[in-house]
Amino acid sequence: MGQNDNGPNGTRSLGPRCVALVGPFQSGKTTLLEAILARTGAIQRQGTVDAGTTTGDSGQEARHHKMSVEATFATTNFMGDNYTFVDCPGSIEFIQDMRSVLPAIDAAVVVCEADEKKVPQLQLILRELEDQNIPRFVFLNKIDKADKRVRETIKLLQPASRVPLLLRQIPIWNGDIISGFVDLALERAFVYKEHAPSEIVELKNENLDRKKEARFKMLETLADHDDQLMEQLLEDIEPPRDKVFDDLAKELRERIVCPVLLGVATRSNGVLRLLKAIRHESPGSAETAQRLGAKAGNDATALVLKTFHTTHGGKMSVVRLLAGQAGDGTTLTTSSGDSGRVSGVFKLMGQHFEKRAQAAAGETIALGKLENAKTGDTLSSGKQPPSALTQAKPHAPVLAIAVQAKERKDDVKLGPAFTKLTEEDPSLTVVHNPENHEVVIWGQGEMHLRVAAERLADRFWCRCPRDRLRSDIERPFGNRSPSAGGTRSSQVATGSSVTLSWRSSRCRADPGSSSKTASLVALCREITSRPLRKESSTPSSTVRSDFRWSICPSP
Ligand SMILES: Nc1nc2c(ncn2[C@@H]2O[C@H](COP(=O)(O)OP(=O)(O)OP(=O)(O)O)[C@@H](O)[C@H]2O)c(=O)[nH]1
Ligand SMILES: [Mg+2]
Repeated sequence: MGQNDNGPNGTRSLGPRCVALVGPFQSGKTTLLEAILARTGAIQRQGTVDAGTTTGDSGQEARHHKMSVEATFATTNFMGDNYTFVDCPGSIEFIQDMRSVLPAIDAAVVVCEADEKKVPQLQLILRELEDQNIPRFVFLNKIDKADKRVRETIKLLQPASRVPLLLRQIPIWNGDIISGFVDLALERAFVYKEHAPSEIVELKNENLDRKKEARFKMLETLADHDDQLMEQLLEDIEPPRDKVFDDLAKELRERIVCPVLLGVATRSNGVLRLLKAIRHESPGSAETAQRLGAKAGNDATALVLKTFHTTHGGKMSVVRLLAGQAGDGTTLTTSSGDSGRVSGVFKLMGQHFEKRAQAAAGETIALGKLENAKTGDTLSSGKQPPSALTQAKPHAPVLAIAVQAKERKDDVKLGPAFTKLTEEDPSLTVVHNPENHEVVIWGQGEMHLRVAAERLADRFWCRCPRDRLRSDIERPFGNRSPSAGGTRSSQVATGSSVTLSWRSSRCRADPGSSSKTASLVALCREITSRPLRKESSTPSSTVRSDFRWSICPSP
């Protein structure tokens, strides 16, 4: 695919796209992926997270914990184009998978909800996207249980984004329930249908006035970067619809606005409009390759987004092909000069790998048996090793667990098991302590380690004694253990000032609290210039969350 991948009207990119679903914990990313796959016909019926029937959380550990614990890839077809969606885990302890995927995506859909407790995590994710120059949509999910007006929600979420959140749709209320929406660019009203496309309805009185006001606000924001549009607005001239769509696409691609669409992922409401927005407005792989500085040409250039070790297929490297073609037998070399031959090209659908023919630029596929390739590697079929396109390092771990083989005779299997485990998840580190012959796995928090331990036990026959859990989270707090409770102010590695608060009563009783503290420390590390500040204490009897924090305003 060449550099000019725009369609005839200049707004539509051709070719395969790769889009990540990211966002705060439990905001509905896996449910949205399921809705997208059902809507595009990739699956027959939309599964649910609660019933454990989704494509996204089909791994054993994800099913068990009812949360995503690794990135899931699913390729589908929408209106003749090929799209790979990546469902990223929301928990901060599993953020590494999202970070590995982001460089190669064309756009992100940030799934969020009207919940002020989740704004700090939303900010963290938006920062990653902003820093990597990735175009992003916000999908405001769960509007079926919205208790505030959408305009108030945008005000609540806006501080998390450096660029304006541009409301593209307004809801149609039926009493206290949202029954549909008005598309402000199309100027059409729709009524939601469960698991079916929304139906066009006539725009009436009150909604007509609300639409006019909200559309003007949307156009005003677009006009901040378009003088011609500004003149039209000042002279009361209605801009042509094509111009509005062109501006929406241009300003998304230039990352100067972040469009907001509404929906209910569980009922598949708002999904079709989201897909259409992605199709018409998001850039294609040529632009992504340019952003990364990948060379265009006949040689295959690919970025490894994730590594899996499958029971029957062996090692699988999920890659985004940024240039050239890759098929069975293609020799690919890493930046450090290690080469390997592709043995099988696969289409991805959650845990299912389907063999297929060679892949073209833009596609996201799994390549079999590239034994020397690691997540984050740049691969090339050229004669020279390629320059590395990304350099992201995993976050330093904060918590560790000692592990051992169930039986001594299995000790020899541990080495390969650890290699596979850390290849699948580079944010885990294995440390051998020769003094007491102990092997310790370091990770990002208690849930992260619990999942690592489950993987080892299920697949590699290891045992993780619970009483051996240890942590270095005391260090940022001086000599005092976080389990003693209270409030402390201290310096984390980055030098940012941090105040954490927790409830002493629950901390002693709740084994999850150390994990939350660890998550917070990890969160603090992420935000070097924006320290966290205690917001309020929460009474122990009413709220399950132990922590309250806020991100200080920019200096
Ligand atoms: N009411 C309502 N519930 C929803 C909606 N979307 C998702 N949920 C529920 O929210 C919960 C979390 O959904 P998931 O899809 O697992 O969220 P997630 O963002 O993938 O979660 P993590 O990957 O663990 O961060 C589940 O119980 C869903 O049924 C929605 O639109 N409305
Ligand atoms: Mg999920």
